[in-house]
Amino acid sequence: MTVRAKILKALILGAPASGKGTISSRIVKKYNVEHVSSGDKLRDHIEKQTDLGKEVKRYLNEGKLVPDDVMIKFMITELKKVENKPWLLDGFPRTVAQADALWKIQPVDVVLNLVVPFDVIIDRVKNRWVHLPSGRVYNIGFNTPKVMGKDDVTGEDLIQRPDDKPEAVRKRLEIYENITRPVINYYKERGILKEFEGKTSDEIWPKVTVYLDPIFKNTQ
Ligand code: G5P
Ligand code: MG
Repeated sequence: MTVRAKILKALILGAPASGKGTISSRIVKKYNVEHVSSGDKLRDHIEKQTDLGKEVKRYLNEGKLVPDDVMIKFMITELKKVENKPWLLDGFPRTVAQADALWKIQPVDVVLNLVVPFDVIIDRVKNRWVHLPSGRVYNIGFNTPKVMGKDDVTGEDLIQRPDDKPEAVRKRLEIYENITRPVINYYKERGILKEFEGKTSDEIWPKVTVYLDPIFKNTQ
């Protein structure tokens, strides 16, 4: 494939807990791109109790989407900060309105979609632990922290996300089916979507590198 710009702009899509954060951190390490995760950024605002954090907290806790107008304004500002760098966007866009807004300011080159069965996902969230300041994520039995409840790098406390409670996970999966799935078609129609299927991130990762290696070679 040919890539429009020298500075690669990529997206990663997938259901809640499909492994977007996990695969993103491997992409960041291998290809040296900026990881822009809408969820991590919102959680950071909540943690710091900023005005935005106070405004969005209840949406995240209940597993509901933050309204489009708030989200679009926020992410456009965040993307401006990294406009001269290659980036990988994770968690945004999640509605067709968000996808349209993004396309107007920055058409993207590559869209990766992770396809993981829902029963696998429901199992995973029960065991997820996160380090909020860095967004590092662990899963007991998959990438277990060296010391239970502590971040490997800083030794700080890990937490379980409020939206990983069963009722919030159900809500997130329902929203994904009804509202976010059309975003996949949005990029399919533009011919830039690539799907990666698997039950584990280790199964998906080699397929991602086979796809991305030549793309990154062409942009460097
Ligand atoms: P987020 O933060 O974008 P989600 O729900 O899309 O949240 P999430 O939960 O962050 O996605 P992920 O990044 O896809 O999941 O997955 P992950 O964290 O890498 O992996 C999940 C778990 O499985 C981890 O514990 C990981 O270690 C483990 N794992 C990975 N691979 C494997 C494996 O192979 N095996 C096993 N056993 N484990 C594995 O959005 C959160 C909220 O923010 C708001 C919304 O309220 C949203 O609900 N928000 C937005 N609202 C509106 N518009 C937007 N654009 C928004 N963006 C965020
Ligand atoms: Mg994530």
